[in-house]
Amino acid sequence: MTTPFIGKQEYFGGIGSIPYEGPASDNPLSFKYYDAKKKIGDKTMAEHLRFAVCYWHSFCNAGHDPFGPGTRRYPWDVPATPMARAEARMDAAFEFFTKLGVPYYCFHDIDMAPDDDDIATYERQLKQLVGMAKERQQATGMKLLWGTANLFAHPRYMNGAATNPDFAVVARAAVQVRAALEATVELGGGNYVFWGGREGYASLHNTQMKRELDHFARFLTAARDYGRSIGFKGNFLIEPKPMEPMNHQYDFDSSTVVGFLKQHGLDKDFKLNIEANHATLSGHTFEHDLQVASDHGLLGSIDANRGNAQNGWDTDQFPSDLYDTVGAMLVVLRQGGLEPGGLNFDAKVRRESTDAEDLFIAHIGGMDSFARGLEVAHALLTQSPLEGWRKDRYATFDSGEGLAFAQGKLGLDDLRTYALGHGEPAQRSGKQERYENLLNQYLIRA
Ligand code: XLS
Ligand code: NI
Ligand code: NI
Repeated sequence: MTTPFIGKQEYFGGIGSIPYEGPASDNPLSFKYYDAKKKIGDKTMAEHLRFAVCYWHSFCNAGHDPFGPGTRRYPWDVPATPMARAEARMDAAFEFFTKLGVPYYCFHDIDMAPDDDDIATYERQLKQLVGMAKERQQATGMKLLWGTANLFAHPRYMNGAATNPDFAVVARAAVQVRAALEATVELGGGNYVFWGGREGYASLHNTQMKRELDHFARFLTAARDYGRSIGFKGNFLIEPKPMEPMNHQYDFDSSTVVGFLKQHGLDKDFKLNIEANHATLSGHTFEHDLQVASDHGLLGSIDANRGNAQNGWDTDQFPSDLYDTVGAMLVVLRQGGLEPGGLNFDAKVRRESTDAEDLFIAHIGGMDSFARGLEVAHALLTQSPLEGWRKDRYATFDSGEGLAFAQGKLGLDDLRTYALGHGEPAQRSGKQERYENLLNQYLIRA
């Protein structure tokens, strides 16, 4: 099976469009659960899941770690000039997106175009590559889920970007955000992401935290205003992460970011992009941070990946844990979907995974894991007693004095009167195991 590729050369030769073959297939290059057109409730799997591939891990990162260089030799890194390499990388990326069959992608400004200290050169190069991406999008039907600016790699950002103690660095960061916003608008992106990579501190001894946070809010407000002025109608998203690279990062977790957005009047334009491995780094579960964001009406999008239980850093592995994907999809389905957000694989193949097909296999696994998570979550919500059990647990607040309390109508005197009239509350089991068994039962059911 072959698929036409649209670039100058084919980068993933021998691999065609990835087919759906169902759970009985042992072909590693086929989907077992992700069947794009299959209806789950009133939407197709593709419409529910809104998968995106990220540019950085998949086409820029060749597998380097703190102890050694990359292990993968990318054919798109061969051309002699940075611009020629960027064009080759784009050809490879769009070939991969279309063969895999995802509808969306995500990028940082300097994943797509070469960086340059000269502002005019940086802006010109990015515009040129964005023009090429626009043509590729038109030719393939691919869409942009979100764009962002890389404000953490260049040494000038070592003390932060928007929260840098030096105004000159803050202004230089604005150059990139402005350009990346323009690129996102030009490419029709539904969202624009801020991951505050170095927005935090290494030591409180040299840091005026309140001042930095006020500057951060000013910077985000200016970005919001600029985005709206050039016609950006989508969501701005903050991606929480508690640490790494900084000791302490300001966008610590969902709760922290929700409070910050509300404090600064940004919660109408900004939502959250929750990454699984960041949630676990902050001492929560993935599901917890999703639920907190969703409860505030601020769950905008998801960076799908997973950590490793044995180490405490952001290993960005492809999602494969079905408990995680069921948990995530329960939150997503209960809030009625993610649109205009989606599920972006902010994940990288392991340094030891060096074949070109490994990138396909990794994404197929992530997509199948979420497709299965979607099916199971949908079945739990529509066929199982789950929602009924949860509702019954709170039934005392549905009528009478419980309802009056929930509506703010009862004071402590009223509560005491109620308690006096009702004696010692009867013991009511939390029945956690019953819920866990139900989840397993639906997960195993074919
Ligand atoms: C890094 C972040 C990053 C953002 C985009 O930990 O996950 O990849 O998603 O800047
Ligand atoms: Ni991450
Ligand atoms: Ni991320």
